[in-house]
Amino acid sequence: MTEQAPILFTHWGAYRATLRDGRLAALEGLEGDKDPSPIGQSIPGALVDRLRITQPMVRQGWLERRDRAGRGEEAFVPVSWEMATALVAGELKRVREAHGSGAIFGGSYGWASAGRFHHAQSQLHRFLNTVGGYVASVNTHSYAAAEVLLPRIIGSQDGLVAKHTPWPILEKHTKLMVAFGGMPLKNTQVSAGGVGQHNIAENLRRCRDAGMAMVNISPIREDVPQEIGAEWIAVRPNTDTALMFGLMHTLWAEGLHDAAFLKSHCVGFEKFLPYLTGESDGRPKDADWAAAICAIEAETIRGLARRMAATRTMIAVAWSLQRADHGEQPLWAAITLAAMLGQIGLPGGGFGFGYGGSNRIGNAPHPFSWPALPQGENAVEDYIPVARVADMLLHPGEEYDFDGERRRYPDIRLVYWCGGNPFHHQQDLNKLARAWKRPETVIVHEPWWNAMARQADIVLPCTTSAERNDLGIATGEAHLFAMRQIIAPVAGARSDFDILSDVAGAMGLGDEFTGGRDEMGWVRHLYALARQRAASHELDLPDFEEFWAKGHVRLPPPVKLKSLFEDFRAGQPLATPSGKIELYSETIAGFGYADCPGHAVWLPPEEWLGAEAARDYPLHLVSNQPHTRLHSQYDNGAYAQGSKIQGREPVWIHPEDAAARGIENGMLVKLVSARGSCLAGAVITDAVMKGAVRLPTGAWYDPGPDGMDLHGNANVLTIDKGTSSLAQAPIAHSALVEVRPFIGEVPPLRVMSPPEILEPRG
Ligand SMILES: Nc1nc2c(c(=O)[nH]1)N[C@H]1C(S)=C(S)[C@@H](COP(=O)(O)OP(=O)(O)OC[C@H]3O[C@@H](n4cnc5c(=O)[nH]c(N)nc54)[C@H](O)[C@@H]3O)O[C@H]1N2
Ligand SMILES: Nc1nc2c(c(=O)[nH]1)N[C@H]1C(S)=C(S)[C@@H](COP(=O)(O)OP(=O)(O)OC[C@H]3O[C@@H](n4cnc5c(=O)[nH]c(N)nc54)[C@H](O)[C@@H]3O)O[C@H]1N2
Ligand SMILES: [Mo]
Repeated sequence: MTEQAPILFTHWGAYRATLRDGRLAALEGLEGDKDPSPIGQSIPGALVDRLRITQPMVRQGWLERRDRAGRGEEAFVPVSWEMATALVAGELKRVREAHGSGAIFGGSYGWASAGRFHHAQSQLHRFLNTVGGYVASVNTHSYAAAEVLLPRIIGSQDGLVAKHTPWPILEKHTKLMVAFGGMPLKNTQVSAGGVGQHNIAENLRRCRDAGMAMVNISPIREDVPQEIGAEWIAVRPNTDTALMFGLMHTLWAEGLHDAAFLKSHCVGFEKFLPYLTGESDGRPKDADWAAAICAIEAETIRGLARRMAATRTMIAVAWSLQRADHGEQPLWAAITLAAMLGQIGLPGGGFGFGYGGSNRIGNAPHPFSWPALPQGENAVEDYIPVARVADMLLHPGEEYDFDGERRRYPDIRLVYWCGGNPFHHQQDLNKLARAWKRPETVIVHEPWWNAMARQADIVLPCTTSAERNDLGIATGEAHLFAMRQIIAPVAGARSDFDILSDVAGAMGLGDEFTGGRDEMGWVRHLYALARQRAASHELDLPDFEEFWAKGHVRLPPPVKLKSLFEDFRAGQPLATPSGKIELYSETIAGFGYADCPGHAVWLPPEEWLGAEAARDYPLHLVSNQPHTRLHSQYDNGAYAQGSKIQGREPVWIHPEDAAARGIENGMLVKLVSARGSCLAGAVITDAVMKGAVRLPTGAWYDPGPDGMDLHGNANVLTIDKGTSSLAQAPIAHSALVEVRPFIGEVPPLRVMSPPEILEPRG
């Protein structure tokens, strides 16, 4: 028997690896995966490219005089692992003794790589907990507004990250899917923690074949795949809440709402109604009112409301809608709309957030959780909302509101980041770059010389999944992978675990950190826990040796499928104060926030096409997720690079907007906002609505001498502000820009070559 080729398991799928002379030569989608992601094509080349960091590096100015000002701009000095380990241990000890562990920021938000053991953030948190604790961050960039709002109004995060009405029920019962933000297949390439088999394209086809009609409410036509034949309603970005009010008003005015459901399963409709009718502020939120805000015909809105009331309707809302100023509102409005339709808890009706945001959503998971690396206890209680990192660094000691609390930013002296890239994910990168010069020391583990590594004082080169052993679990699919090491670590790279084990050792806490296990010890241990949990639900996983040799195993899917809130409809209360859906929340009203009152409202975003600022910046920037990579990951790979225009990120612009500006296809253009500017390559297409442009996130940040990003990183343009005092969530999708042809000598890209490296020391 010939041995099966090893499997590389990633956030965007599982691949069979072909090896040649000890190098990874090619990757092919795992057998059974009907829709493997092309992002895998980027891996073989990028694994060994010249951007890999070859040994520990220390920024020159920091090494010589503990300078902060040169951060992000200076050359690096290669040092030995012994010296790097001693420097990191020494800095942690110094800062802790001088300022306490509350001066160490270890939030370290980010996706890193798939794998239950080598999960970079868990490794760092376990390490920092072992050596005294750290200031954490709470919630995600993905759906922070929802994470705070939903528990208050529906008692949990059900319908956001789990318990969505599964696809087979949608296929059987849903007649109309109204998708705010669409259901773009580009995003379902991915699932946090990894994908075994991609199935969303197939699920959508099955729904279509079963007679489900789909409406794509989005600035971008491609947000539902063409073959599904969805009706496209181009909505002005960030105005969905107004549109939902127009739908609700029509239901109310025409008596199409479900008064019985509003009474039996909701509280507060009577407090919301005067706002909807205009009784409270003189402005009825009817279809005509909404039409003027959303730039959609009032008759289209009325027609859609009637269709929704006439049939089994699923209201799908993309996570993107809440990644915008006042992002709490489209969620609350969608729930209020679904409550008025009265189909919540019925098969195929109600609402769901994030179908199409990940391959996982709508795949019914087994009713148990899978094991993860234990992180221990954090002795520091302080934390920040995830997107407030620049504010924290710029304003130590200052007060801010968050979810009913008045909190104070800590005074951070040391930042430790492992497996995330704030120079990708944070809005307003010029502001972040200023904030980043504040701490005394920045330590980063990275495989590549991306923007993040360049912004560090001490850079420790780490391995990727191909270079180590791990356990992979596609949780929603109950698909387990033996992530066997495929190639030797590239150059001097080491795993996050090995790096942190040595630092913990240097601090006298090596055994506490490792728990007495090595890599394979942990992998076996986590697998044993997974096997136990499966067994307690009468599901058999093979013993470790068999699993490891086989490469992957998949448990049968759960038999019993449930619609979201089926039990609630049948009488089980929600974990809200009233036990019901809170269309009005006394708790939130009690916080007294003008930017998030007690029921859903339309609050214009800081920037949108109806804002004053649109006179100078007349185009709404949609910086959505890239189809060519995962965030910033593998932007250096062949697949992402193949999509660039003159080396820059492509920006979509409508033909009329392009013509009005003298922009031609393939031309270099300059995007400008009130925060910053960047270059990009123009793609003229009517797949984006007039008035909006689409520049996907993730081009590696490459600030030129005058601050203009040379590569097309959308986050130099976006706004760094919280959604509201309630959630303080990021607002990536609320930004206005102007776009012009770029005239003049084209500055060369720098970020795709390593920074200046000096002679080794130590
Ligand atoms: N404008 C705009 N901005 C956005 C968004 C948007 O829609 N628009 N979306 C937001 C969202 S939803 C998210 S989730 C964030 C994503 O933001 P991030 O998750 O921070 O982005 P990634 O590029 O995935 O960063 C992961 C980093 O980990 C590194 N890495 C990979 N494997 C390992 C490992 O094993 N160990 C270590 N130490 N490092 C590793 C990678 O090289 C990479 O630099 O971005 C947010 N930013
Ligand atoms: N290939 C790939 N897939 C990914 C990721 C990736 O980086 N690459 N990232 C993953 C992560 S971390 C997450 S959180 C999910 C994110 O999933 P989403 O939040 O759904 O992702 P986005 O691509 O930001 O947005 C989806 C669509 O919403 C539309 N949209 C933007 N603003 C508005 C608006 O105001 N109104 C309406 N109606 N539509 C709007 C955009 O046209 C966009 O294409 O994707 C995941 N999937
Ligand atoms: Mo995300």
